Amino acid sequence: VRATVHGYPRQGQHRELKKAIEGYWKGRVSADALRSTAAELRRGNWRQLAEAGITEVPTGDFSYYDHVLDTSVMVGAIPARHRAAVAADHSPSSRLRSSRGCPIDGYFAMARGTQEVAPLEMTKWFDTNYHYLVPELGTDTVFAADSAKQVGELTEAQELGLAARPVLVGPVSYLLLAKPAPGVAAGFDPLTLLDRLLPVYAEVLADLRAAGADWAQLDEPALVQDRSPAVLNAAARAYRDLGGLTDRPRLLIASYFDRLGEALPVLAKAPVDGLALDFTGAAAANLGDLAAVGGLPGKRLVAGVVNGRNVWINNFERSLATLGTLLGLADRVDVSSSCSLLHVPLDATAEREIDPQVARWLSFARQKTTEIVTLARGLAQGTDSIAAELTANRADLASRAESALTHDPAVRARAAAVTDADGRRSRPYAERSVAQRAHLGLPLLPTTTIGSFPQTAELRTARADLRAGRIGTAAYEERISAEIREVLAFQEKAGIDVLVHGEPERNDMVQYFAEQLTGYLATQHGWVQSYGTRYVRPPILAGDISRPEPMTVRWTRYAQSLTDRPVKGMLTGPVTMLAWSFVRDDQPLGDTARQVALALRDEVNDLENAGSSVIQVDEPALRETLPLRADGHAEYLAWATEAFRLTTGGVRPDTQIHTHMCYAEFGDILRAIDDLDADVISLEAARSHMQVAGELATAGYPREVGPGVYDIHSPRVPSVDEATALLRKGLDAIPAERLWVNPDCGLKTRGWPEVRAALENLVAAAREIRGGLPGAD
Ligand code: THG
Ligand code: ZN
Repeated sequence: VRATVHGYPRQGQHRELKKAIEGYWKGRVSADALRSTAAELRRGNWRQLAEAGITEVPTGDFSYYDHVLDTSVMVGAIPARHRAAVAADHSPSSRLRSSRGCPIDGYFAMARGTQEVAPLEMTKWFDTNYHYLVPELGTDTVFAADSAKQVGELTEAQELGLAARPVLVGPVSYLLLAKPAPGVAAGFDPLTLLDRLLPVYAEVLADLRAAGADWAQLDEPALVQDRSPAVLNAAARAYRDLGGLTDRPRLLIASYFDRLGEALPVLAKAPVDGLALDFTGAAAANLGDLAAVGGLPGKRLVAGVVNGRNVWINNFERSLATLGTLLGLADRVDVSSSCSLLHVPLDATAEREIDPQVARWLSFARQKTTEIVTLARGLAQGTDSIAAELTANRADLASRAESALTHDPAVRARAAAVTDADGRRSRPYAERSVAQRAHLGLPLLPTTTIGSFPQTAELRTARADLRAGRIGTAAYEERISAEIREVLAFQEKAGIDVLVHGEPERNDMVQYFAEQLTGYLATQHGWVQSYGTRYVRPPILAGDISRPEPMTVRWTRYAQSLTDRPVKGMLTGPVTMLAWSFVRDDQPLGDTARQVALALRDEVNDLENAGSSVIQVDEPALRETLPLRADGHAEYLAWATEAFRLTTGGVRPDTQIHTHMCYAEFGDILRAIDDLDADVISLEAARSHMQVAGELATAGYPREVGPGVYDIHSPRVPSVDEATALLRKGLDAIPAERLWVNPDCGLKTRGWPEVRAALENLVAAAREIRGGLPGAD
């Protein structure tokens, strides 16, 4: 029985990789220094894995930016606009390459763009918070094998004397993750390139074999989603071809994040040597599916029993039971994580500020590695060989199950007493809108912003100074008040109708609330890669959630005291709080969402009582948390919309509830957006030229909409004419009584000069259109 993992965090305990890469970009770190930092991090990880008892280490999972981009380089899929950057080798040391054919500066040009060319598009890796760079393919794509990175990293691990298994993105998932290149017909299906791509994979596999690879892992997570017979046929063809090669390592096809479903019989029948399956969470259904196809006779099964997506200790008894069942279903069973450990922080023992009674429930990448080794030993040598570990594991699990933190009777009683009426506004929108119009006295096409104003360097410094004790609370709060006064004064002068306080006191829209809610844990070092060199420290939903005291009322009330116009209260919604945190695995997600919703409901009601007539509850993550398979959508959308309505359902009819969503693909959740019953929704729309407004109108959306007319992801300032043209387009879909004027998203990443100019233009555009409307005064 071997113990292995699918992949390991790349950044290092102190994010050394981030610092080296960003230093290289700034010219402060040499190419040689970056290369040796990266190699040292890889060696450090492998040594650590081997010392923990991992008997087969993954290679090729390291990346200077993203493993899907690495795959594009490996198969030679360099977009036309980046070829010049890749060909011109500007790097100070030509030895620093992401691979043989790709100097590192060309690689970074694809990832980040340059003055002249746009980068590859970035999007979420399945339902994780990792973002990958989307391959751009077309009919004229010419693939060419470049196995240098894969072979190089394999050789490095072998030089340490370790059994190593190269990990590659599989060809079917690679094509399913791609999109048509610019200029290629939108209907182009990248999967039609499979026959051209397979010979390139064959060449890479031959190179790996020649370098001494015994096994190679091809990741096919895209096959855990609902897939058509055409895709399943493509997968069958791919693995018949690759399996049929003679000059190759043994092939392990890996799936994770959900059950393989219809793809399981396809891969079980393919002439490959092993499958890796996820046996955690919803993917536990793999166990029954595997038995139903008669197991994997003659094949290796790599059992992902240690969850690579959460931060909780494993349940050894349950995992051993699963592993025991699997022994009867395959030739050989090995133990692994459910997916790459990239998605969890590195080391729970670094969290010195977490109560030791709670820290014992936590398992980050390092601890998960040890769990895998223990389970492999238990499987190979019997449970007696891990008696001490089993006893400790039982005690840790019991302490979690019995803890007052995970079982707050008051929180549970309140959640159990929730009724449908709690999640319903007391009056339908048609009546509310009349009451709100009278109460707020807003003009047609009211102007507002999404909430945040520029987070200046001074604000970040003030926060760091407070944390380090260089300034006191009073000085920090004076800094925040001054910023709020400035933000309010600007908005009044610019003529904005519904104001915001600008959120200068918030570090992050999830962390700020997590720090104030009981039941949530924050980490000091729990960094997880979000994209490239950017990391987040997701807070941990560890226990029952309650709100000891109001979280936002004070600064909101202060802002409202400075103006006669309405100031919007700003909150992060319950679904986004869950999506950007580590969630509990000891109760359904819907239960956790309901607890968070009840805490936020109290905040909403307190804001109303403190004089807020407009309250925004942001849900940018509503779409991105949608389950991977359609059969999970209804249940998810039911608890997600319930949580939002519970948060907002307790206010008076004349209090206006806003929500905001960032990303543009709303097609499959239009019904759910309607079910939120928010009075006003603001959406990203500037880039898609108001297409979203049209979609909502077509779907019969009955309430107020603010399709963004200022693309805040770009430093460009929209002119009055541009904003006016976008608003006219909006008016084609949405009547003037229900149209709002606002930017696409929060302004925290932009600079003050652009924000000033853009918002003044937005107000001018709104006024111009108002003047031309019938009944305008
Ligand atoms: N907040 C939280 N999660 C998120 C987002 C968020 N997940 C999705 C999306 N937004 C991710 N986007 C980013 C954008 C910027 C950064 C990380 C993720 C970033 N991080 C800093 C870095 O790596 O240097 C560290 C920030 C810090 O010090 O906390 O720039 O908005 N919760
Ligand atoms: Zn947004």
